[in-house]
Amino acid sequence: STVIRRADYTPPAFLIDSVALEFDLVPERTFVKSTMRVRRNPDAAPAARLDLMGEALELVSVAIDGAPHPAHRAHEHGLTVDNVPDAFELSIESVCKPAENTTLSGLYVSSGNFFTQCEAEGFRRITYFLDRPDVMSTYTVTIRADKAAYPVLLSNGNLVEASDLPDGRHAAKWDDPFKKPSYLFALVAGKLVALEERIRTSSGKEKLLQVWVEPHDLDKTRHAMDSLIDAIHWDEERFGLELDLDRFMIVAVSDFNMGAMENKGLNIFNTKYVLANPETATDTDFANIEAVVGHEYFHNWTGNRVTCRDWFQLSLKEGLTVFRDQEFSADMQGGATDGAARAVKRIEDVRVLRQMQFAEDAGPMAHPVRPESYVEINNFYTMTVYEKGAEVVRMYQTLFGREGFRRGMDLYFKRHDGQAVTCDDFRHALADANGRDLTQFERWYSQAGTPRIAVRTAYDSAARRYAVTLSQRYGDAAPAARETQKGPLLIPFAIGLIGRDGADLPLRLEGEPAAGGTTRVLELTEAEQTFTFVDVEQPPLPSLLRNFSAPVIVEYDYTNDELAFLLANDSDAFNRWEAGQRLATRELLALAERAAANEPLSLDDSVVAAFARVLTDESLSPAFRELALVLPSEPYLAEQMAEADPAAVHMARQFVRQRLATALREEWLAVYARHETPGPFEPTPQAAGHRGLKNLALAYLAELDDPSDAIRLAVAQYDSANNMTDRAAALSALLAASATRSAAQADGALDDFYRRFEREPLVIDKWFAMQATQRGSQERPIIDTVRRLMGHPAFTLRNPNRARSLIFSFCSGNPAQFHAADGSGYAFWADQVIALDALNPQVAARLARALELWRRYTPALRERMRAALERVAAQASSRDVREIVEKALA
Ligand code: HT7
Ligand code: ZN
Repeated sequence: STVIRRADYTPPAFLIDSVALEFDLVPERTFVKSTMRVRRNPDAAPAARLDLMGEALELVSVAIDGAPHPAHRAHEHGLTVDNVPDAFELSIESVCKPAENTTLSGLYVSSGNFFTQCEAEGFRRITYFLDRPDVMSTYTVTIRADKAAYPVLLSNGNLVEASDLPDGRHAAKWDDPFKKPSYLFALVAGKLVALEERIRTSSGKEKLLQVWVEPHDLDKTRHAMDSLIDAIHWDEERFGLELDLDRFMIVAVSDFNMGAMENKGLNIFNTKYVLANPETATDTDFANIEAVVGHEYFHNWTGNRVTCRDWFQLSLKEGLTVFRDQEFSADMQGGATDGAARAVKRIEDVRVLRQMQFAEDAGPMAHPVRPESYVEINNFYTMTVYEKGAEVVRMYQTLFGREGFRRGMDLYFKRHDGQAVTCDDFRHALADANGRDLTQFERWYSQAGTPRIAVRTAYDSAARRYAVTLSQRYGDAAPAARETQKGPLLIPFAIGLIGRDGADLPLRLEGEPAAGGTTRVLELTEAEQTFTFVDVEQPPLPSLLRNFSAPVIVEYDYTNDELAFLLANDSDAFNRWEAGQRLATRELLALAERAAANEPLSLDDSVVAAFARVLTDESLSPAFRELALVLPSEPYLAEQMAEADPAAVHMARQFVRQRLATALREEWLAVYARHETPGPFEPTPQAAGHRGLKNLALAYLAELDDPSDAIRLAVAQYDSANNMTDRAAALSALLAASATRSAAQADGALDDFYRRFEREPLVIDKWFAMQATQRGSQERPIIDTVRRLMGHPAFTLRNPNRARSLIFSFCSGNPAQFHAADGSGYAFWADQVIALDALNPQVAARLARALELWRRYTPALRERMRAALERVAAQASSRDVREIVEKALA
């Protein structure tokens, strides 16, 4: 397979200044005519011919300056045009086949409507083109289609003409005034309706906002619209960035490979990130919609106005835009200033990073934030590019403060508006705006793997000095990461010192004239460095890496008592949570080792007491308490073991859940009662916090040997729920309790749930997912349930959301069952990867990644995983899946 390397980048030999596209939409055969103004690129080496990319197209004709041009050749990857002048008009007619396009890349049909998805390389499946992000053009698009079947015709920019045609057809012409790369092109046609709003932006201009959906979904669009309006105002206030088009559209589609797509002025969304009302969507769904609507909107500046030179620079737009959406959500949670509320979002984000990105960094797909090579670019829309990339952007803000970061952003737009640029360009803007040399910081973009920072401390009571020594290294990185590691990083390391009474001590570093502040960002630049605090009255307890100031692992041997003290006292809410997680992780890993050795399990009372304090501390926000009381996940724990043993981890975690449920039964019941939210549903973060904590209490109560309280509460909650959060939590609790008892209630509730929501595909996805992730036992393996559900009339592999709800939920969300000792989970995985590969390689490759950490498991599991991987390697045909399994087996 062909490897594409960053080092091989060369500018395009030709530029395309403008494109006029004409579409005659027919599901089986859509005719496309493209007329382009092409010229040689003065900044590139001269080329003998023009090479355009094209895939799955039928070529009809090629003309230059209006005359047929026979000197051309269509081939598997595109079209070569010989004998071209320096500047010319190139017209190409071709045909694509949307109805048979199951890849969901290019132009395709979903529920009888037409949609496009062009990022990263889908435009070449629509017409022959220089389909690369550094070729930016203005587009006019004429769409012709049957008016009754496709009454709505949309594309990027502004509608400039609409007319009726003979034979029941009609046409619409769209004009996008902004230059854009082909990956931001979009077209939508079909039977859709819109929720509309008109708003004024900061300069006083009126804008039309639309959320387009199928008619029966119109009652689920309000939250997406409100999120869009909030995002528009937030970007004006925080970054001074205004919406630049007169019209901004969001369209929802149920068949979609990812979350959403930021096409200029015409964002296309997975229905999962648009549709919500209290009956169908959980609080998490509401929050995700706000985040994704924000994310795609923010791309309008970070991605669209300034785009990527090449796909190695993907994090330029994705890391930055994830950072922006994280900040937006944090501000929406708790306002710009409520530190504890903002910490809730920070904790959620760090949890994802540590569980998913750290794991990616430890395996065969490890790559730097700016990768050096790829086989299939779709495989590099990764946790590293997105989430670690966001952490890298966040570090600029941690180093320079919000104002310094804003100065850098302003300079970035001043320099690069309308350009396709690199991660280096972004770093230089941040450096120059703040008068800093950020040469060393470049390593965050070029080195893979998760740095470890070992911390040593020494208190000198006579001199009242406290020395903190930080040393950085990479751990036992995977070979893919090790190759990239060249030297120490610049690491912003936020620290506080806590006194005996639990209060922060004022901080003064050696050489500073006076003490100032209680959190200090140390800049670690060497392999090892000592920072000495002076005037330290008493031996302090260090609060390390506050607010998770860098994407690293901190090694420091706190005692259990110290962790309990931090959990109770740290002024940094993130580190309070972190202390609880460290305490739990340490206990759980010790228990997992015992479970693996078939030794009896026991949990120290002091650990129960530490959790009891959080559970009963009504001065803490419910959302924070919920997060603090959720134990580290099974995959995260397995990843910490020398050899991952999912069964042992599951036993240990279940043991602790049951211990906490039993020892604190009265407290859980009291919390359940106290945080019930009677009355009408409110979608606020506060109300969501109460629901979250109450439902966590219910989940713990379902763990009791005698779960009758949980069953009673869950049945009542299920029947009286006025929102999906409560109804789904009640059903989950019944499923959990059914592992011991209430199979009848659980089955009844499952049937009721299905019938109630039969017409709501996103809710049926939840129905599949809940069953795929439920706890099983030897007598009741969940793979049997999953196999049975594969035959359910509502199941289909063709819809990615549905495939994810059943197959991915089982393979990634139910580790104890998926990693069954008999290898049945792996055989199922292999069957599904192969079946999906024939339909949709992007989705198949995502599933393929479920086994990439196979070398980290116990020997028996490892061998079974290898066999499954080899079977997929032998049978998969797409470049997407081959890259994943070949890297895993290498
Ligand atoms: N920029 C988008 C990434 C994307 C994508 C979206 C849908 C389908 C296929 C896709 N390939 C890449 C989404 C985003 O990050 O905003
Ligand atoms: Zn994005």
